Amino acid sequence: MSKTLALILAGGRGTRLDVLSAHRAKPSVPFAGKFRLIDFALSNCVNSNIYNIGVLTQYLPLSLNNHIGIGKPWDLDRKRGGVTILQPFRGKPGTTDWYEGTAHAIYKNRSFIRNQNPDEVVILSGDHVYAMDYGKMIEFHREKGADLTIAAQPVPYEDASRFGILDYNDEMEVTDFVEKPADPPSNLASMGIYVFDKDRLLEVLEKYCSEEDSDFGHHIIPPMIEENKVFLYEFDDYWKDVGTLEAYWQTNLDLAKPIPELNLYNEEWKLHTRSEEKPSVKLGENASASKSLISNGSIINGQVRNSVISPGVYIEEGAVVKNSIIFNDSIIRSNSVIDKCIIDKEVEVKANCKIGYGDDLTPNKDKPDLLTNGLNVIAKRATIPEGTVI
Ligand code: ADQ
Ligand code: ADP
Repeated sequence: MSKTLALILAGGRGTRLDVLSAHRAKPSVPFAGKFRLIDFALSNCVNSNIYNIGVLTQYLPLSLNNHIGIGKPWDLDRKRGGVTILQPFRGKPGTTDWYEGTAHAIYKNRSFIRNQNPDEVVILSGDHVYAMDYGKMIEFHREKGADLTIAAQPVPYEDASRFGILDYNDEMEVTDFVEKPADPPSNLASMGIYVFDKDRLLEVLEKYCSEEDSDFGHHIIPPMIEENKVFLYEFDDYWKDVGTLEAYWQTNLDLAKPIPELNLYNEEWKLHTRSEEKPSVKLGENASASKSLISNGSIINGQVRNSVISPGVYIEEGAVVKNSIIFNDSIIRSNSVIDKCIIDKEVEVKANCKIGYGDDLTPNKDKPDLLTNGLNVIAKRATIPEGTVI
């Protein structure tokens, strides 16, 4: 039995994914056709031989609970260890905009950590896209005799203020950490992936986390740099935090490239998921599809280009879907054109619609903070009337 416990943070507000996370927690947002975001963290765990996992939820955990169930698709339906969905935080009675910080969420589950009694606790986010062997990071953590090890990698400078930014010395010891600085001193970003010595974790939780909004970046890491051994583990493979709609859209479409940076077809590193049995993809007589991922149970009679299609989607003859992501069981009726859209589950776009057609950014004008990129997002179960032009 592995002496490591993984805790996956699968809650939080996730408001930047807008309507996609309006009725589901961000980690259960569909991804790459048949998967959900949390499949990456869960699959990385089992591929790293970590079979003892707690999932911390906060926000709308229903679809996440259904997805994970008893963990069978990940081989986590075990008598000992396996996957445990930890009770969500309810917030103060009568408040609607409460927010629980990441460290407080772990703090509340300290009896679970004590009961599991691991050597190390790995803390992960449920909404990152990557394939990573946590075993190597744990090995590094042990070699260094670290109290805390933080995985990091450079990110584009323009994104650096969305992350915790680190500095370190020749021994790889972290010397500086600043959470989401407005003016980032460098572009070396924390991936929000932590390996903690279990006893040290319990100690710092008691010390710094009694406030509901306590989080790792603000309340745990900075004092630990002063008082404990905090190391940096460099991870130089593909890793994306799909925190914004544009990053979400781009990361999906990247998978349709001829040689994507992330290989979903790697037999040595399988991405597991819960999925329904569906028949094969069916292409009609005048159908065409290129540079796309198309999932089982879909029927394509129109054209699909540079798109990601989830299971059970129906695209009628004459319809064109390009640069788009379409979730499960949506229907695009004949002669409609869908361009640069994210269409949630069970949407019906009636005939002769043009959505996201051309380069006009009009539909996003009222949401300049969320959408400034020409993306159109259609909410779950919406019906778009015949002939609509958006
Ligand atoms: P963010 O991801 O912006 O930055 P945060 O919003 O605290 O940080 O969330 C981290 C993860 O925990 C997310 O997956 C979120 O959904 C989840 N989460 C938040 N609150 C939760 C709660 N109460 N219960 C359960 N889950 C919760 C963090 C670090 C940065 C680092 C980036 C890398 O703070 O330093 O650079 O991750 O992506
Ligand atoms: P997602 O859109 O994330 O896939 P699911 O379809 O998995 O969400 O739904 C999560 C759970 O919520 C399922 O058990 C489903 O039956 C239930 N559910 C979804 N929508 C509704 C609804 N409008 N009313 C009642 N239950 C719902």
